[in-house]
Amino acid sequence: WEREADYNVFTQYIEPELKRPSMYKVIILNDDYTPMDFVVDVLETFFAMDNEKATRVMLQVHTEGKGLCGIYTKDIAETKAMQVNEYSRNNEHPLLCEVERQE
Ligand code: TYC
Repeated sequence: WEREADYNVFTQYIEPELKRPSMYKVIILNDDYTPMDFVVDVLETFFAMDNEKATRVMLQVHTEGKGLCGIYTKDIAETKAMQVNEYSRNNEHPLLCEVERQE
């Protein structure tokens, strides 16, 4: 792997597999009914935020309409959004997360 020709072979055949995966944002949406405490609980439980950060994000979503929970690979983002939506539905709150591809 010293000659330039060898390196060209390397980049041609190996590098495409080394590309970083596309990343996906999990976005949490505001609504008029979900209690603030429940939203804070969700952010702590599913997105590993401490209480201070979860409260800050929750209030930002409450005033601005939506907010960022975290950025993950596709599978993890979709799983987290699904878990939050299911947890909210099971607790009879309309809280929703959605997944958005990061550009
Ligand atoms: N707007 C809700 C209320 O006034 C609180 C809330 C915050 C709901 C963030 C959803 O993602 C949300 N109780």
